[in-house]
Amino acid sequence: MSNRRQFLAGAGLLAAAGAVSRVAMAALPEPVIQSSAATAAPLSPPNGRPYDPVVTLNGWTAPWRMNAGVKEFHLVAEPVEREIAPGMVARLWGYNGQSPGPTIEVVEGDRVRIFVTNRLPEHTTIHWHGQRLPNGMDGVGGLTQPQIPPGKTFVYEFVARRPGTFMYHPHADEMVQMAMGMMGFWVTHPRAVHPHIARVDRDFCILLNAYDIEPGSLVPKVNTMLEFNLWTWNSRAFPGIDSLNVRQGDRVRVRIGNLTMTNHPIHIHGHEFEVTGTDGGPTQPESRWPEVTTDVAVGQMRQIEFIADEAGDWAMHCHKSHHTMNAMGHGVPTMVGIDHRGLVEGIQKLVPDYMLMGERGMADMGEMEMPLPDNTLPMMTGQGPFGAVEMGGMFTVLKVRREQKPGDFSDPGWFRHPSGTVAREWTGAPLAEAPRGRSAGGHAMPRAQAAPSVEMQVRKPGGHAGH
Ligand SMILES: [Cu+2]
Repeated sequence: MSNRRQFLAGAGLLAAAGAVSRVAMAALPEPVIQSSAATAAPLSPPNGRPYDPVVTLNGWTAPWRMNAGVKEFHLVAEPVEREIAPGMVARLWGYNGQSPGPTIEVVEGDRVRIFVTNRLPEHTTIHWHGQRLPNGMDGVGGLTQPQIPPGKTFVYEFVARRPGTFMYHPHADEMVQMAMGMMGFWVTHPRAVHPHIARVDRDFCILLNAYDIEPGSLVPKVNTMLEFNLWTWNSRAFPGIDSLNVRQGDRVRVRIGNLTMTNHPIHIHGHEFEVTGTDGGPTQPESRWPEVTTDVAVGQMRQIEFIADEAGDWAMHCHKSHHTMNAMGHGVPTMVGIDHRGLVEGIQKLVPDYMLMGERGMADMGEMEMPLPDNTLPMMTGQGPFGAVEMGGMFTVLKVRREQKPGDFSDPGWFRHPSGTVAREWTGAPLAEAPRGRSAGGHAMPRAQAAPSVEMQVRKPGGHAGH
């Protein structure tokens, strides 16, 4: 449920009345709280300079109040509940009811005033990652400002000087506060036609984040440094990440920011894209090259753009395969290729719930109805039109459709493949035994003479010697 609609309706009424009282403008803008994890429709700017709004997957854009030419936002740092995917809710810290916080969209040259109220049990700040601003607005607790104590409201004010993709996050007890989900996206749109910034038909925002939440629990472990077990986009894990729904032929931009503690090679199927912007702004067109995977390092932003000209349901995911999995047991030994016949029954006499994992690979996990603790997600899951998708974490689908209407971001359902265009079983003559090479491998620096054979004596535990 959102009270954004009421806010906008209220703003409309006030605008219609022609004036907002001086008293009201002297007061803090009412914070707008969002509790849903649904993808909000793009927020067309009701005032100020026009721009083409972005869509934050499973997120939303913060409305603002225009006060004497200044765009005023109100962020509330507070504990929130976030549905990571259907079946799992996490108790995080975030802004205005959600993690990540709302996306902030402004226009190059806008004067922006952001009120930040701290409803956390400890102090905080907000750092406006990547922005040009007066040093005292940079949000580094202790260095450029006093920390914002619990219960207090601070004001940040600066001009959004350059267009691009930015992020915001605390620079106060950073490891804990970011592990708890405190972060958000910021987009500064160009004020006029910009030689290096194309107009696009769809503009998506994805903030990469990660959590370490024990299966069955609600709160992230805040001392985890690298071994996170939930890899998320906008604090959502597959199958909870909405698809990117576009019209065939659209020019599509995806803005990606990384506030996890490792890099993510982001890969899109079926299309080549170019990196048209980085942390530092739009890239020079002569510097761009086509690729299908781009690595987004820690603390970086990347804008990728492509023409979505191939109809279909195209996978889009992080290419680290353990980042397309949900929480799993890391202590599981590799069992691929081991013959366990007879073993399981024996173990089950001692441990009735014993289950063998991974004898033929782990694909079985995608379909298995395994008993899980409450409030966790299967390691590999998702049901596609052809069966189990066996994914988790940082995975979603780019849905390119000829019949998708301009400006329609709704899910068109599964792709209907033209007949004869789906990989299928071969039903002709079976394969004859293929000849196999028997030669040994090559050697860049061979020994001058053959190594002498060595006789080894192995002592087994228990003292019985053998050869
Ligand atoms: Cu990754």
